[in-house]
Amino acid sequence: MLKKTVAKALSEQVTAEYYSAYLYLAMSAYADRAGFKGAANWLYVQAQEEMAHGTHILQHLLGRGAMPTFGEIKSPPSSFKSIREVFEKVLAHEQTVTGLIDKIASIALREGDHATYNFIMWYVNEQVEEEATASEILSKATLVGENTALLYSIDAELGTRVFTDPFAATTA
Ligand code: OFO
Repeated sequence: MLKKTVAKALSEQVTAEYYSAYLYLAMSAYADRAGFKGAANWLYVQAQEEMAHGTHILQHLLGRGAMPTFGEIKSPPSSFKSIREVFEKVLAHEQTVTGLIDKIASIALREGDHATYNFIMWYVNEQVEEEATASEILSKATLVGENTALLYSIDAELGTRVFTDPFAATTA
């Protein structure tokens, strides 16, 4: 049985993951309307990943006999100045999420909940990757600046991203 503090932190993370999905959907819609179909695709896949994260954490709560609490998902920003600004915000958002995940790891350790600590370590590693990817895209977008041709070449690259369920093997 999960301790209340751990269950609360995990429930809040479910909400945070679904907020992430909602935020990336809003960014994807902006990119689509701005004509950056590749970025729109990348952000849409990102939203799908976040929903998979939220569901995965929810399953951990249920698997450990806890009833999740469902928090309110706030409305995300949906207007941006540029694609570069979108990726600035993606990176900043992922850095915030890293802080939330680290907090869960600390709570789990403090409560002696090694199963949750072990579970959340997947997310600790995932966040390193999430930040690195966002940072790489942002660097490229910064380098090309206003050069439309180069911006569209980055966009084409972002268009190749395909969603693969990170938990397909464990949730099947
Ligand atoms: Fe759930 O990984 Fe991004 O936020």
